[in-house]
Amino acid sequence: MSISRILIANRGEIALRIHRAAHEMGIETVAVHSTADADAMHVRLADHAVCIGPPSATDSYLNVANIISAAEVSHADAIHPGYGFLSENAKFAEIVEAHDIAWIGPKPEHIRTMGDKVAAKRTAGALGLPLVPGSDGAVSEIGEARAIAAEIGYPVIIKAASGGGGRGMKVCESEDQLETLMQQAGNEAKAAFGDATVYIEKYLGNPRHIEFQVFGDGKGNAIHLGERDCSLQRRHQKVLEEAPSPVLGEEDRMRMGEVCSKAMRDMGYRGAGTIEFLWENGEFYFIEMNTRLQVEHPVTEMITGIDLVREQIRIAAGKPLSVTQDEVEFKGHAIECRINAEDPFDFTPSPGKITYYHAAGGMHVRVDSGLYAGYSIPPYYDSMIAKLIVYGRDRERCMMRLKRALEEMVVEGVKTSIPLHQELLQQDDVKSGNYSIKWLEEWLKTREA
Ligand code: MV4
Repeated sequence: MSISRILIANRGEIALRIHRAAHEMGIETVAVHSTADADAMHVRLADHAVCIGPPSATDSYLNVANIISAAEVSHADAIHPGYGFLSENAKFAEIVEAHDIAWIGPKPEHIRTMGDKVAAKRTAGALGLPLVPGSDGAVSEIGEARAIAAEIGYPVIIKAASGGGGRGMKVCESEDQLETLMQQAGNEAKAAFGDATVYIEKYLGNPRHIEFQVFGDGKGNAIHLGERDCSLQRRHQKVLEEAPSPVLGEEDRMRMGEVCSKAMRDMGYRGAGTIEFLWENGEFYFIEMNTRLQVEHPVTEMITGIDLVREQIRIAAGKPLSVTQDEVEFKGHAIECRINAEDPFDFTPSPGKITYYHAAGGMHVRVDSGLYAGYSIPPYYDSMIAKLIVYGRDRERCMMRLKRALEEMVVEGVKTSIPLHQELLQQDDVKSGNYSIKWLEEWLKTREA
């Protein structure tokens, strides 16, 4: 199963990221792009390029038939889906494999299981991951909901089985609201995902979001690459991520990491995965598993020195993981700032032409971006235009370097979130690592005043 040409079914910085790993392995790349992305950097750098449709993602980056056709005509022997778009579409993964094209991702059955949050939770529990107390599976009867909520205690949270990413959740403070909120959650889930199935959990009031990076070879071997703390979020969009988490000690990391990698060994997991937990008062609670490469993967690369995309490609080619757990060393600290083309105060998107661009540089500074002067950011897609990732031997040195790198970064012609990051880094709670998933939105409220 040798891979010599990879079709990258994505755009923007992640398409570039995958291209770079491929070229470093001597593998050719095929870019696919919408008509709006003809001038994008990933298209310029790739060895081959195929236009797969009009600007709308539904007709291009989500167009399965066009992507498979592009792989066939360009003789690609593998497809890397990146993140978002078709990356967690089990049906697409099956279609790719049915065409004898290597799928650079997890087994379709595992993508499907983890995409169903009820099945994911049941699987995680059976594999020994600690769960948030709650219903064992879907809840359809109000009587059952009352009994579970009474047992675990209020407040509870009602979640959509097909949800994820925070959509379709309702917090319920007391029994008199339960019936109404169950109804609402079910209706909204049906409208949004075509599936009214909901489940119930104990609501954690002030947790952190800590996720573990795992890798499996699909043959029963698996490792973990430590955790990332992604608690700084606005409307379920991560703003800044760091590794390691400021609240986790070496012992907790190794204990939880081992729980995660054992779970992946037992399920025969293949490829990259992220196991998401809420962390409160020193305890971990599984919430979801993502069966893809994540936006924030570079912070893990910085502290381990392991190229995650290279590992993904190796595994898809049937090769073993390049390191054993004992060979994984965690060193220093890394922080990633997501830079979006948006107003740093009201967050409205700001697409348009880049009139001037200068990327930050210097020791331990990495910029993952397809930006260049003269490029026009199209209005059709996600507003993230760059990731600034900085490494330091400890958290303090990392923060100092990040401050310096943000000063250097120049993006003109559109508004960006660079000023937001600069302000964020000056906050005492950010400096000390004292934040939960609620911190950013609370701070933004005080910032307006
Ligand atoms: C929760 C929770 C509190 N308690 N579950 C939001 C996204 C989805 N992945 C799960 N989410 C949450 N689940 C229980 N039992 C709070 C959230 C949550 C959240 C989680 C991670 C990062 C940011 C968040 C922002 C709001 C709510």
